[in-house]
Amino acid sequence: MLSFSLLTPHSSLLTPHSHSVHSTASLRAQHGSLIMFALGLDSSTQSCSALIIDVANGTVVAEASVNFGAQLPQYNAPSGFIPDGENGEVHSDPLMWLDALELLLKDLADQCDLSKVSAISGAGQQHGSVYLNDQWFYEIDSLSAEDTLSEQLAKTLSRKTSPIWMDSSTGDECREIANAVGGDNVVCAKSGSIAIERFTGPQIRRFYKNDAAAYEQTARIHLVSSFLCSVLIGGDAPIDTGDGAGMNLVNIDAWDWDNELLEATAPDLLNKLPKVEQGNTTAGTLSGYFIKKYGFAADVPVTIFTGDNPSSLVGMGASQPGKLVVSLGTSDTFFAAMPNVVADPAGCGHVFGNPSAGSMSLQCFVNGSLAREAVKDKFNYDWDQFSQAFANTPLGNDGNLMVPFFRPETSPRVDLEAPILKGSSAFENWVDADTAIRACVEGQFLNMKLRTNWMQLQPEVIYLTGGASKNNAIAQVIADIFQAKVQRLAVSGSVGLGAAMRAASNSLGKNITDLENTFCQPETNSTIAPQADATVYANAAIAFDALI
Ligand code: XUL
Repeated sequence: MLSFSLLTPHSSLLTPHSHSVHSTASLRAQHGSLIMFALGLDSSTQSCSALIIDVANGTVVAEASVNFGAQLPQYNAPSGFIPDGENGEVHSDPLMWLDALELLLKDLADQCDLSKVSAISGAGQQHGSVYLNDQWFYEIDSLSAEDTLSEQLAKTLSRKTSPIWMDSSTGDECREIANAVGGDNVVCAKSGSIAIERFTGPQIRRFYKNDAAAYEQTARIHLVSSFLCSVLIGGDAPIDTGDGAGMNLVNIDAWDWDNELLEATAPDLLNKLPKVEQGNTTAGTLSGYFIKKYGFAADVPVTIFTGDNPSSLVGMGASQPGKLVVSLGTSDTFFAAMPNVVADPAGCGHVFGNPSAGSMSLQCFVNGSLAREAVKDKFNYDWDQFSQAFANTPLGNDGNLMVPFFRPETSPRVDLEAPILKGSSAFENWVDADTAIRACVEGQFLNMKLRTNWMQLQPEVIYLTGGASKNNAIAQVIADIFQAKVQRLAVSGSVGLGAAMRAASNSLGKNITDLENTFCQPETNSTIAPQADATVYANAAIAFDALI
C-alpha cells in the first residue's frame, strides 16, 4: 500500500498556517485511484452527522455525529429547535448548525486524515430557511481560520432564528398565496405541492408581513442545505432542485423560480434568492478556512447540497425509477424516483427534484409510529405481543377495518382525533386486541397505497428504513398490500451516505449504479415476499376508501 507520507501529518493540521497544502488534483496524480474518499454531511433536525466513504475500497472509513441538544446546550434547544414557540412557530438558531459543523469536523479529523477527502456534498433538513443581510456576501468570502464560523457569520443574519419544517404558523399565508395565483390546484401544478405551512415560500411571506423592515434588510435567503454548502465553499451556493421544490416557489416543469409564485409570496424575492441548479452541479471548492483548520487538501470540489429526503433516496439505492422507499418513523414517509413529473391531483403528496436527475415523489403520513404505539398501549401490550398479534389473525383481518388516525392526517387531509373502526362488535368496542393491532397496520398501509397511486409506480422492491422497519410482521403487511418484495438495507445513515455517493458520482466520475451496488446492499436474509393473494387487499382497499 502506498503511504501518504508526503501529506502533512494530520495531528499538525489543526494548527493554522503550519503546513503546505496539496491539491486533490496533485494528490490524485501522485496516488492514482487511492485518493478516493468522499465526505457526506447530514444537517438534520436534532443532529449534524457525517460519514466518509472510501470509494476505491467500498468501505465506510469514518462516521461522526453531533447532537445539538446534548453537545451544544448553550443554544437551549434540547431537540434541536427552540421550545415553546407561539402560534405554531418552530425555529432553530443557524449559529448552532455552524458550531455543530465545527465539532463534527474536529471529530472526523481525529478519526481520519481529512487530506484524503477528494469530494464533498451534503444534505439539510428540508424547508428551513436562513435570512442574511448584505454583509453575507463579503463575510462568506473572507472567513479567517483564527475565529469560528459562528463568530464571523453572526453579524450576517438579518433574522436571528430560522423557521424549520416543524413550523405550522403559516395557514393564512398559504391561503393568500393560493388565492393570488388562482387556487391550490395552480400552486400544486406549478410547484409540485399545494401551499403547505412548513414550506419555505409561506414562511418567507409570514416574515415579510410580520417584519417588513428586516425583510427589506435581507439580501439573501438560503435553505439549510444551501446555507451550509455556501459556508463550505466560502461563497454563495445555489439551491438544488430537490430541496428547492420544498419551497412552493420553484416551477417543476422549468426547474427554476416561478415568477407568479415569487410575486404572490413577497416583494423583490427573486433578488434575494440564489440560483436553482440540478443536483449534479459543483458549487465550488472547499474554502481555505477548512483547509487550514481541519487539514483538508486544496481544491476539493463541493457538490451542491440537497434536502435530507432526496439525499436518502440516493443513499437507499433508489435513485433510479423502479424502487421505492418506505421510512417508518414518528410519521411514515413514502418516496420514490419518478419516471415522469406528475403532481398529486389530491394535493397531499409532493414532487421534488431527484438529485440524480429527473424528479421524485414524497408523501408524509402523520399517523405513523405514534398510531402503532397508541394501539399497542391501549391494550398494555409490549412490542413482542404486538408482533404476535399478526400470527393470531388472518390476512385481511376477516374484514375488520380501521382508519388509524389518532391525530389530524395530511394524507388525506382529515381532521380526526380518534380512529374509525368498522367490523365485529368486539373489534369496534376495542376489546379484541389482536384484531385491532392488525387493523391499525393494515389500515396504515392500505391508506398509503391508495394515497400514493397518483405516482403511477409499479415497484418490484420496496426498501424499508426507519425504526419500525425491523419488525417482520409490519414488513409482511407492506409486502402483501403492495404486492412487492420488501427489503431492508444494511446502510444506516442513508442521508449522509447519499450525500457522499452524490459527491463521488459528480466529482470522482463514479457511476451511481456501481456505487449503489457497493454501498446499498440488502441485509442478508432480509427479503420478505408477499404471502397474500392480490385479491385480499384489493377488496379491503375499496372498503377502506369508502370508510374514509
Ligand atoms: C419533508 C419534511 C421532513 C424534513 C425533516 O417534507 O418536512 O422530512 O425534511 O426531515
